[in-house]
Amino acid sequence: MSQDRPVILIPGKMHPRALERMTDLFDVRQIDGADASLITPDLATGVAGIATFNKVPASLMDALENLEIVSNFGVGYDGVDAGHAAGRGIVVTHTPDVLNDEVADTAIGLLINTLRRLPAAEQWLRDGRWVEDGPFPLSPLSLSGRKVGFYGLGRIGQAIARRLEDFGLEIAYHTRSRRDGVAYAYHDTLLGLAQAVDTLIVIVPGTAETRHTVNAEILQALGADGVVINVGRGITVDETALIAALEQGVIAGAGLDVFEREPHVPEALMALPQVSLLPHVASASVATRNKMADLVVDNLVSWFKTGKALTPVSETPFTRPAR
Ligand code: A2R
Repeated sequence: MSQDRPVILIPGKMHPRALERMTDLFDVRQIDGADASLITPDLATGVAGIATFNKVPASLMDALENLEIVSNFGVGYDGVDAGHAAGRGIVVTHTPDVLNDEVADTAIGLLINTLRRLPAAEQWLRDGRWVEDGPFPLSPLSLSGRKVGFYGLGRIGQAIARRLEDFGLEIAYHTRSRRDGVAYAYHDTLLGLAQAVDTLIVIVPGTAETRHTVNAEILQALGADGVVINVGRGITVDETALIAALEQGVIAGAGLDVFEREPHVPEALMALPQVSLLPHVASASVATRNKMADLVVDNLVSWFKTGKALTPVSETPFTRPAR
């Protein structure tokens, strides 16, 4: 192991720009996946940092006795055991803010695609059906006049809400604590929010607390014109309950960028015309992913140079002990 350059472990894939920058700056070691059984004795003592696409279990951290920092690619870090890292004094970083606009823009696109069935309309044209069969069927739903409820109103939720203000829509939200300086109607329960709106935008983190909270009861409360848009994490929505609600007309539609078992999407969802599906692409432009890649590397650089991470997660607000 190099004496002067910190050893950074990459378990699995990494963004090419992040990999190139890290290779210039650090002693980079790659293994096939986030699997503690792949840790050799020299890695076990030598690794000081990990760069990851959101997968670092406690077992991998515990196989690395001198691990100081886990730099996660993405704002969501549900695949990194941050609670365990906190207990061991390991800092976890993520990539907030640099993706807000991209995810918000995609959420608006997904919302309109869902309501107006634009992907199916384009397919109709490409299949020659405009010529053969005439106009595409009118969309049963429209954005106009909708009451939009945000489940989560953090950095990304607020960026989506700001965009929707210009559409002239009523906006409300549910979070655990009311936000200062926000004029939207606040609901202290998700059920209360669902009863008050017909469009639910899900943009909370995937945690034990949010898991399956968008369930049959919430969908029922949204009502027959109800539409669910999920750009947060798949596990927040009970996919089985969602499919049943869509099949039975309990709600009218759904737009999903995230799923419970990615990359696997239930056939039953794919069979439904009132659903718009994306393969987790909300932040996936070259420009935005480059900014996220830079923040992954800049967190590592800052940690080893100044002793402070740029964007640590709330569970691990640590500075680097003097050595
Ligand atoms: O609950 P609060 O007051 O901490 O508000 C946060 C809300 N939130 C929740 N709301 C209700 N029940 C919960 N159990 C719960 N847990 C969190 O979600 C806050 O309004 C929002 C999260 O905002 P940020 O931390 O600023 O995250 P950001 O950057 O908007 O990204 C959200 C998620 C990521 O975690 C990824 O999973 C995905 O979007 O890309």
